[in-house]
Amino acid sequence: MKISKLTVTPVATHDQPLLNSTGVHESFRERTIVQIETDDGYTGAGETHAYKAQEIEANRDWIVGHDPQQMTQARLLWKGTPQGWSAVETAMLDAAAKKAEMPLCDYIGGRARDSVEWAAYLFYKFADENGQGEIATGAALDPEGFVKQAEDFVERYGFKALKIKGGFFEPDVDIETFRLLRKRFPKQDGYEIRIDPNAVWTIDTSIRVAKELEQYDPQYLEDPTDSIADHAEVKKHTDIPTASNMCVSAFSHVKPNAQLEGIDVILGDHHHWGGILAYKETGVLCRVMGWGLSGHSNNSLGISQAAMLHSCAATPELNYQPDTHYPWTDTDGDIIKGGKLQFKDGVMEVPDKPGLGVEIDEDALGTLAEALKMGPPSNRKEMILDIDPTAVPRDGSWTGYNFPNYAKPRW
Ligand code: GKR
Ligand code: MG
Repeated sequence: MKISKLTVTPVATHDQPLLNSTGVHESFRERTIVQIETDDGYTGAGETHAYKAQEIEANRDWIVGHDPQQMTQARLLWKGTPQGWSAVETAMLDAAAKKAEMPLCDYIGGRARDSVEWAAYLFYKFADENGQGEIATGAALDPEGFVKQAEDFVERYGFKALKIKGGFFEPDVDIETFRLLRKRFPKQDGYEIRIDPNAVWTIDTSIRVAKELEQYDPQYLEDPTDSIADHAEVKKHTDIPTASNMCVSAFSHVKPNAQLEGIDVILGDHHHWGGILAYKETGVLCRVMGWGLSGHSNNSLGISQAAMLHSCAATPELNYQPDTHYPWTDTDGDIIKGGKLQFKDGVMEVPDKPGLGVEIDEDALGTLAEALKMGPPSNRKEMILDIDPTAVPRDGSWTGYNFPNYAKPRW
């Protein structure tokens, strides 16, 4: 089995005006899609963040001709970022698992579960300019609006874990949102609530917020503040577990976290940590260290969502509901055949088919590749300035959605 063809396609997909600590999501979110074909007739697909096409192309020479079953060698040959590798690895595992006639999670050693339970990823947001989207296309600009959005997500998808993306408004607004959400979704009814302001609170603010939230029994505090050491300070004052996808987001962060004990729950992510096999390895580290394991998410299409599904199904240590942005992907905005993957009762089933279990719809892929050429058609910066004329870009840009530099605490 040898890879005979490699195709890398940058695409853009519509995104709603979701608010986070650095601004607003632009109207289009870019992704990079990898496709391979093998000389014995199998195909494989992978997906990752924007701007990874060039580094994947730079590996073309060894990828074409490589046996996708030889994954250890492929990991050694890769030159580039973990994010770029994750798409190539996913495509190789997809093709190799198809040849083995096994679902991907079984091909890499077997599943710990047949389905995965996810968390609702809830945002303050503006209304989408064109009312476009699968869910919650209207505004949610205060705690009441946020609870309404949560109700929509729970009613439509059945999520039991709810994540507040905080850090856009001042901390007292996030506290009020948490209070109202907990009132509406009580712990005794099986609901978990977590909050993530993407490290914009100081140590003192994080402690103050933690003290206020203790009465509402948060599942965890995700990246309230800026570093492993700062989380260790916060932990001296509260028993709420800390979680992170910012200060512990790579294998090189494991040792400092073991030394400083700042983060209790790791949000693994096959894109950031370097592939589906790396997600499993993160699980082993969490088991050894006694840390919890959850899942991080960025906007994704069906290939990444399926890769996350198999990663989570194959990792026994997963013990918190992983995040998923997937509901924010438009109903007709995905690139997989047969429509979007579905949640039921907060859960997504592992597809029964060999490989990832999803196939690329070439027409839909072409449409999103064309959309990229149009460039971002919105000016959502104006929306922010409308509600906060004093707003300034944190990192010198208004891209807002992918944290080129993590923001420093401001509250
Ligand atoms: O999509 O705005 C967002 C999120 O805030 C994302 O950019 C983060 O990477 O989901 C992420 C997180 O949990 O920090
Ligand atoms: Mg986070």
